Amino acid sequence: MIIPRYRLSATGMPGTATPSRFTWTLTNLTSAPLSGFRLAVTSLVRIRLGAKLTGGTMVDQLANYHVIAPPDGFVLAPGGQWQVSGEELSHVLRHYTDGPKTAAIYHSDGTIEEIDVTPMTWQGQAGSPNLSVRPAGQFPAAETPLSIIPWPTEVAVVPGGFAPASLTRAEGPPEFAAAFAAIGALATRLFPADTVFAPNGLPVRGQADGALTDDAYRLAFSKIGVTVTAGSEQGFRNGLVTLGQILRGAKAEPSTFSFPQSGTISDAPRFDWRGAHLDVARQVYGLDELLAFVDTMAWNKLNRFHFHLNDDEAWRINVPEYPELAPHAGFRGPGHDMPPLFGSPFATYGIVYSDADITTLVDHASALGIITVPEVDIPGHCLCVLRALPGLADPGEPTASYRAVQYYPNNALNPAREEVYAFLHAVLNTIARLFPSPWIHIGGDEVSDKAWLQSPQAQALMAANAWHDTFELQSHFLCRVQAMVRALGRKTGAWDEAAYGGGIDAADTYVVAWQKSEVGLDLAGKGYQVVLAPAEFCYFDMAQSEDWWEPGATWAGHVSVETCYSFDPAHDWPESLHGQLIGIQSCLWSENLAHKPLFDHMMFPRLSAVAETAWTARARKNFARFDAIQHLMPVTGSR
Ligand code: TNX
Repeated sequence: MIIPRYRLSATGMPGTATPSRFTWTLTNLTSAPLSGFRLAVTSLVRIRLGAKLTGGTMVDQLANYHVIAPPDGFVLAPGGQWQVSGEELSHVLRHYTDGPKTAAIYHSDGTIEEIDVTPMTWQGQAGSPNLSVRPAGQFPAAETPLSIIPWPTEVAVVPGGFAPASLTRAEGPPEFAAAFAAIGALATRLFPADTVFAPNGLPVRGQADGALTDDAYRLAFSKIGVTVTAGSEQGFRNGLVTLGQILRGAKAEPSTFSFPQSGTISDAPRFDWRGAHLDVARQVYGLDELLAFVDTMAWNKLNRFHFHLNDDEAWRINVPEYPELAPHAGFRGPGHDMPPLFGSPFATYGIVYSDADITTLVDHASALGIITVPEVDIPGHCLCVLRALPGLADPGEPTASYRAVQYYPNNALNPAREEVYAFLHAVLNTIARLFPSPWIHIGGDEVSDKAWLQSPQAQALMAANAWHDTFELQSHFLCRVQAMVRALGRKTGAWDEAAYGGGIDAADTYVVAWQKSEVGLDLAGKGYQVVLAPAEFCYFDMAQSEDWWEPGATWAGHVSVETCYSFDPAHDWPESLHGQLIGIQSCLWSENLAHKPLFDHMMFPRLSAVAETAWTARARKNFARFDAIQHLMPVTGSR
């Protein structure tokens, strides 16, 4: 064990002028005095630029990266403590994860020393982060005792009897054989200690029925075997996942779950689009972690992986025409364009996926019936891009002329610059080459309403077209990008703000409604296809309870498993608009996920809750049943 030399601890308290107040305490654990230093801290909360601090002065700041200097001539004695405190925070402190994540001493000789950081307390109360696994609920007596998530459309089986040791492939069409191989391998990866699909077990036959559409399947049980009927490889895969789930539950918990001896299950999903989004920009996810996550999606019958590839903090793919982009924007840390942020270490931190990595991911997902939908988030959330490619910005625009909601200055690509469209042409060509997805998601979220208002080039374009605000300009920009996406033969996806200022064309376009449930209805009324992902139900970066030691954000409230499961898509939509709702998805934004064990705690079992809402008709959902099964669903093992 390395003995720490310096330690940063933090405590939050109710504020006076503002709701919360923080105190950071630096302890010198060495036997030497420390002088001429600065303290650098990454956190989730941001201390406002120019905020008045007691005990120190902010000398540098970018969003949640802060550098604080002690008073002139200050010496931190061996064993001594230095405190700095203040208010004027970006948000109210509600969870330990709002506090410092990583910190370093910037020494006077230019060296950087990363230091120990303890989780932030509230009013000094001790405690420790909650990463608990949700216990299994009690299975409701009135429900058929099968361990299936998402619950099928029609279950008409006679429960009881013994579970077979395993399930073994018998005769069937080639699609069945392929599906059996894929789901057998999936089960082995997810549950290496279990025998699910293996020789010498109960025979499983495949039978083709062209009348069953894509995802649909039927299972027919008898004492001597099971028949899976489907119209496609995808249908067979779904049927086999259901069978594997039933067997695992019946073997692991025979007093609760059983394997049917007779009867049928007929199943098809409520929605075509059953998605999960992952932000791979705020933190680093290796290819193996992505593959493991996609596997868990498949066991939940989710079929769209929304791959959020860039943000202010990072850019993750190579664009051959701009060779300087990925090496710069793919990494952050001291000496890079972007400083450490959101708990990244005070060292180089990043990843750029090679073309081969992407192909491996896309193929792996596709073999499990999952389309990887790439997102390139523009025009906002592009600070690292603009730092790597400064020629994209209007040279006449003053720096820091506006700030986005996460406090990044001048982070939006400028719609008045042809250089920007040339860049995006290259980016979209790369995306189209790497991702066969029918859709390319072009972002469109969270552009500051002050963006471009001090760019002479943007102002000239606005004046020429009699546009009055940022969003008319944004709409012009997104329409041009949408035309590029169309020219590549793809459909467009975007966040809900893409409908602002006139909006992008609704044809061949879906929008992800994330802000509030009502937004989706409004967008459907404007003619868009809609994917619902309201943050109050579907954002897994939200904390799951009010407990200080529960990790997560709170701007959309607390999203417990119950709350997440209670999401009732389109319950208040007029019948005439229902056809425009193509599905739902979860989103996991990674600001808090520098600490890897958080991943499973935030993702599961809420992922399964969204999966059941996406698949199962409202009338057939049942939280108690779900809660008694959820612990059997896979996790990635991060906890
Ligand atoms: C809003 S949702 C964002 C993201 C943040 C997220 C945190 C959306 C389209 N944009 O940039 O990570 O909130 O919850």
